[in-house]
Amino acid sequence: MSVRAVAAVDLGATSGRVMIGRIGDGKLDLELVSRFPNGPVERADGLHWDFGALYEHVVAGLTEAVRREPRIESIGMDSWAVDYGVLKDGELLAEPFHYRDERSARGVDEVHAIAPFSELYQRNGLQFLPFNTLYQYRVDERLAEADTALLIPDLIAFLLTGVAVAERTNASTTGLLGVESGDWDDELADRLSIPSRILPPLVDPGTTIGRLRPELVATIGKELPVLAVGSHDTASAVVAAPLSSPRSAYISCGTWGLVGVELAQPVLTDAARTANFTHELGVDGRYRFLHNVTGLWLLSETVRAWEAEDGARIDLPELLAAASEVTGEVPVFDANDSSLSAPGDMPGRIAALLGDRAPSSRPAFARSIVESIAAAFADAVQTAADLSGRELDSIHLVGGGSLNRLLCQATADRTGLPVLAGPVEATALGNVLVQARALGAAPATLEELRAVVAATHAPTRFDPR
Ligand code: LFR
Repeated sequence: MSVRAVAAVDLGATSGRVMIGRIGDGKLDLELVSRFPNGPVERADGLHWDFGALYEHVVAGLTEAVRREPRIESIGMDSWAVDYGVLKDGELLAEPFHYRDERSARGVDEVHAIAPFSELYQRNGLQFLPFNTLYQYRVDERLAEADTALLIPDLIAFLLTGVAVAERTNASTTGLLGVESGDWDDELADRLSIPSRILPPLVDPGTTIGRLRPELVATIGKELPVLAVGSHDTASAVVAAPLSSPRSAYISCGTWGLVGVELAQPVLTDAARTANFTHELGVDGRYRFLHNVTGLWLLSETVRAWEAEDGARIDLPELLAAASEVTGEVPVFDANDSSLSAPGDMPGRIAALLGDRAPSSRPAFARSIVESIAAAFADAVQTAADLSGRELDSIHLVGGGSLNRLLCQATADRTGLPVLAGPVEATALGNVLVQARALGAAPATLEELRAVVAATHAPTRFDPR
């Protein structure tokens, strides 16, 4: 079997990257082509994404990828969920808002006055997150003039190809997709005065969205198709989480920690709703039954504040090494406390939660953050087991957090389960695998795709102590 290559664009909330994925001859690997920072930017009307810069990075990264690897056969895109751009006649009307912008709070009140959360849960199966797209749409005045709204990966695919679609896994995070039908819930949209004309045709991962526009063929250097992948980053990450059995839970840990299990059928019970467990649609019609835990956001925002205070960069591995030397108990706070979701003075807000228990040294403070994230992971793992009726025997922790040994060990200790850490780039690997499968270069089932990951990316094991 010869080696086949694809380009994967993976945009996270704190950084984006373009990768070359190669598969064949028993190998699956990634080559990092470019990596660029991302994050909320404050504008006069609230928090946004610097979408113009992101798009430029994407095109530059793809250009460099094709230069390095002329065998690239396709492009796939994934990003964080829920956020979108609105378009009219193919033109973006405004810079996309960031999901941490506070404007959606009003949307929550308005939506729930029309369709209470209990009803929404039966319809869309989503946990309550104040930024779910339907709340954002409800208060978005630009929708009145728009003819379509596209989630971030779909928006980039549109700019690359001229074809507007909604990839289904990410569309499920809007709150406007029927949890069982997997189709747009036009009736709900209508009740919420969200014009259904803005909801594009749905496509599944593996579909060809379109081909690069001629101008971009000239820039990027090759005439390539853009394929839909699990364009919600978490959907791609779970494709490449080498779950060996239904008794494995996963934690996809980056800015967020997404903690749960994969299901074939939804669990739309009162208990699941009360525990705020979501059903996001996965690749191949699976459900990601999970809960959002505030993940490394707590650490990255804390470091950002300290760096601003010092006027100097902080070396994260060094800080974590010092944190692991801390002996004795550190206090734990509720990582999911809503006061921690907006950008800003994170150390101050965490200290406010801890009161006089707040550690005074930075290593102890960082340790407290890591332990608090692990404690929230342990809670969510237990709840996932209880609600799904599964006895869990292992946790696959994938994504950036898998490099954080302190976090992996704390998660093993607090759950009493072995943590199998890695791959760190699960999201990009899932993106690559779904493209490769569509090209006939990877096996057909999710289980077989995960076996490829397991065979090529040995995890690091952390046993509970
Ligand atoms: C992770 C993620 C989560 C989603 C959050 C906001 O990057 O996609 O799954 O809840 O970001 O979009």
